[in-house]
Amino acid sequence: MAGLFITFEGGEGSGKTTQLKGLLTHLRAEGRDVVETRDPGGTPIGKQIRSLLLNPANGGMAVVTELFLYEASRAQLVREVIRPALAVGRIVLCDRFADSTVAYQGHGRGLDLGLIARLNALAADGLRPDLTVLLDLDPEAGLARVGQRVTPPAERHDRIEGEVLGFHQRVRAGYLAIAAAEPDRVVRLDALHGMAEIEELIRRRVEGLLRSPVRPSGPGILASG
Ligand code: T5A
Repeated sequence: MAGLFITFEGGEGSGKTTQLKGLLTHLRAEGRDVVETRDPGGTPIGKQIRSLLLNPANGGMAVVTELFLYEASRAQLVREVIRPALAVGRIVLCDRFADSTVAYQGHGRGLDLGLIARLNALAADGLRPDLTVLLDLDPEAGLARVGQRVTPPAERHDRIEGEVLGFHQRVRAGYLAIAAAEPDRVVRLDALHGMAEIEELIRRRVEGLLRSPVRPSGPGILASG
């Protein structure tokens, strides 16, 4: 039994979570067996790591510490949630995955892309998404969306969101490089379009995949970008 592994990627406020939830609702309404998860997070251990990573009070975190924490959360998520779900034929929708590390710690922080590819492969146990939905958006527009959240101002930006604009622009460029390198796996969508329009494009792509007896990409090692 082969499951289906779909990841959602993009910069801050690009609408990943909104689109993941939309697809989840649609697939469940069709009677499909779907698991929703997120990276970092998704397991009890991952949730603790996530709060360390995103807490704005941890401004002194070394870049390498940050890298290892993201990989540690992913290693747990793959082994505890994603692999077991795929093994019994379930569809897994994951909010961010290894591409985020390439974009944020590689392109954003400037860490070595080859090193990140190796760590990603180790953490992900060689698992590669069948489809990655990349929601592409100018970081200024994304951060403005995030700033409009209905939360107290002090909680509006987590540690990574609070980075300078240049960082977010490098992250966006990183994502575009990943999409250009792996066009069969990564579908880039303009996140300025309306939510319903984006949802429809994603649905069509996923329905095509569900009809296909052969997945475009089997388990493998993620490209370094
Ligand atoms: N990270 C993560 C790394 O640095 N390295 C890694 O390896 C990994 C895995 C995780 C943080 O960690 C970093 C990246 C992140 O900084 P997160 O919560 O997973 O944090 O990611 P965020 O980007 O912070 O998630 P957000 O919830 O803030 O953004 P989303 O999911 O992109 O956006 P969403 O769906 O919540 O929408 C944001 C707002 O925009 C509106 C929504 O209603 C919402 O108000 N919106 C739209 N508005 C207009 N048009 C549309 N099409 C819209 N779609 C959504």
